[in-house]
Amino acid sequence: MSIIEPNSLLSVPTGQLRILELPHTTEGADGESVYFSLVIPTYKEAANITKIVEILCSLLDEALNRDYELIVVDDDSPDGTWEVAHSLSQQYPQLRVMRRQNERGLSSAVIRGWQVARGQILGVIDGDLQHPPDVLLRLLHSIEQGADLAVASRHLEDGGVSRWNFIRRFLSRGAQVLGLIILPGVLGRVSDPMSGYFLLRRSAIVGATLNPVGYKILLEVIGRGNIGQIAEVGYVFCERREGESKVTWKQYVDYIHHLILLRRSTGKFKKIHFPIGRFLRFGLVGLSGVFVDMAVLYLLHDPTTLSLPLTRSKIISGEVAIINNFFWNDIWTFADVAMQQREWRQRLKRFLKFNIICLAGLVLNVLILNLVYNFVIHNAYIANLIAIAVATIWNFWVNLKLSWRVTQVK
Ligand SMILES: Nc1nc2c(ncn2[C@@H]2O[C@H](COP(=O)(O)OP(=O)(O)OP(=O)(O)O)[C@@H](O)[C@H]2O)c(=O)[nH]1
Ligand SMILES: [Mg+2]
Repeated sequence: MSIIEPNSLLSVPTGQLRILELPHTTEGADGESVYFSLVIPTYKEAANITKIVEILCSLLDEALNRDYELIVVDDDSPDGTWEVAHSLSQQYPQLRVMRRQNERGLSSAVIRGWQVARGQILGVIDGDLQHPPDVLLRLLHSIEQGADLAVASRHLEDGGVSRWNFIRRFLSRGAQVLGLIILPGVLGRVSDPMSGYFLLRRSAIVGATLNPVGYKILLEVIGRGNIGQIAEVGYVFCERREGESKVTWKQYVDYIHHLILLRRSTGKFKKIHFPIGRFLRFGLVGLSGVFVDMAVLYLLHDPTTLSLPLTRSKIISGEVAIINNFFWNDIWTFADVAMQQREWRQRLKRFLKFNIICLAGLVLNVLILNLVYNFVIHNAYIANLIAIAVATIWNFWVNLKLSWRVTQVK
């Protein structure tokens, strides 16, 4: 399938996007197998490729004593990225280059790269230097410690995005929430399911036929692979210095299509880990919020007390209840998570997220109440109960995944 001489271009595999077992060879004897194969998908990255190859080779030469390979998979970029990469392969014998002319797309590029890979550990990193290369060693370490999948995450304490504007952050988070609703068993497993920087054991993906739709290959791996333990390492997504982004609106449409396809073929069967104990605590805290809300409303609105207008009183009592709920959830329901992030800045961030999610929950509550009342059961109290139940699950699940960020990660 692949061509072994380091200086020639790799031939492009055809057919299904399936990763196979490595043929049984005495490791290292014929120079074929390597410990680690890292794929760099590229499209119009001529300005970045030399630098990233140089950095990665110097890092991995030292860490792995050349027991690795870099596989650049370029989709025949008009700026000649593949040519630039190919011209480097004399200098860097660990580098292999594939030029694809009949297929396009980020996900399929990564899979085609893994198909020719000779390592037991597979990985992917962007070719535009937005993924800090030194994080690779921590990801490798996690795999060595027993993880099947190690994901570089922007949403852990030491992670982040450098200069994203509000719209990009909002779209990214919105996409994550949508995914949590459509495919909770897949997206709920990691804090950054949109990450394009991760490593996995070949054995975790062998035999699975992957789908090339979309930009988010990690979803495919978690959805269709046989992934047990997952590890995450925080990183800051750097700004692009050279070249241009390939992200367009089409990627958002493809993403939704991808979620639906995955849901149809795998989502139903993936077990969702639903933390009952936490949910009960969350429910009790919510109940305490009802009493707080009522008491404050009485103090503010009742003619025998302050007799303020109803709407103003309700806004204040609602917010006091949210503060009450946040407080108890932080020190009780999610105490284990909160203990690890105790700075005031971190608490404030959680509180703001909790507020926004609860507000969205309120909108959902009103929407469901109207839908059920008008189209299902013409009884306002039963409809309200159903709406409250749905909004409570929403509040719990989204807060669990975004505010206190409980994933299955060890
Ligand atoms: N082979 C191949 N690589 C691609 C394709 N689209 C993007 N890439 C590469 O995939 C990586 C990620 O693409 P970017 O456009 O940087 O996407 P991003 O990093 O999520 O977004 P930005 O922050 O806007 O750069 C880069 O190395 C791209 O060159 C494609 O269709 N084929
Ligand atoms: Mg990029």
